[in-house]
Amino acid sequence: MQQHPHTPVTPEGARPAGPAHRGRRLAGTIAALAALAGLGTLSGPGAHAADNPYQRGPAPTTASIEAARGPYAVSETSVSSLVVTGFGGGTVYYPTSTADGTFGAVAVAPGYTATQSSMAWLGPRLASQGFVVFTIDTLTTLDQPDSRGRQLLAALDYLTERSSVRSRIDSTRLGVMGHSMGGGGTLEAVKSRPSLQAAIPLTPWNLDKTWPEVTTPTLIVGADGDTIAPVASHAEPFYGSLPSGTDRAYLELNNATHFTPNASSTTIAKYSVSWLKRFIDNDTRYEQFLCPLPSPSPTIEEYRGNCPHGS
Ligand code: 9J3
Ligand code: ZN
Repeated sequence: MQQHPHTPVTPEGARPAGPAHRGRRLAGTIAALAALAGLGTLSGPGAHAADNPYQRGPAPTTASIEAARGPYAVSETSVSSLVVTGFGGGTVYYPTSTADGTFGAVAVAPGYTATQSSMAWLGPRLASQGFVVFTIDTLTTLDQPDSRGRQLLAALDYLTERSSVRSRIDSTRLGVMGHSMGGGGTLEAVKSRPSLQAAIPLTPWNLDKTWPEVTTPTLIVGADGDTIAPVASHAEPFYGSLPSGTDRAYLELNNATHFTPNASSTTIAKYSVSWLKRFIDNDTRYEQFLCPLPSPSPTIEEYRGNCPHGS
């Protein structure tokens, strides 16, 4: 069984019938018990599971992970390159409300010659699902993957230690993403900082083809028509070199190019959301979208991975 739905809570409409005062007292008792159990509200963005302190947001559906926006309203703040060191500044996208406590965070690096704008679509898309997302600029647009990896880590350190949103973040629950050389940098980042909880290299490019050092759960996204970082010499060997004991997946996009990750993609978004929720938030409600492995479809050329996760 792959799904682990949380224990259902008696809905409002399911209260036993009876005199109004008895109904109110019962409602009060249920609310008190829910408060004691740390349940918060019973549904909506504030829903929490008693057994997973990192779970955020309502129970997911295929529609909710495919939606252009998730349940959280999103704010953003710009970080000037002049106030940071070790990377080039960027934009932080974050859930506006603080009612649900802290969130996990993800730094996102662009590819060679590109800037944060090339990955901007992921900011509100992921933040609206309940993450703090930092799309960064690199020090120069020509920086190589190893440098991009160090810059992703510098960005996470700034985000959790010094940024204006630091109090909104659970600094133990962090991930990295990136496109092309930024995807190569994503692998470099988790190689050097195994405490990271999730990694998603998008059409990654790197001269280093082997990643046996990686223990962070990693979803590698390749594109079948990529002629700049062909999957046969990049995404596929990268995936194949990840340790079999590491949670790992390979999603090959159908009818896609090296630059498919630079524009809104429902397929990239739904599996990224699921991967980040499953491994940054430990949210097993999303396991249903990852296992059993997704089948080929008009947008999925191929999907490989270990199932169930954590085994
Ligand atoms: O970040 C990228 O798009 C890397 C692909 C590339 O142009 O590598 C050649 C040096
Ligand atoms: Zn290597």
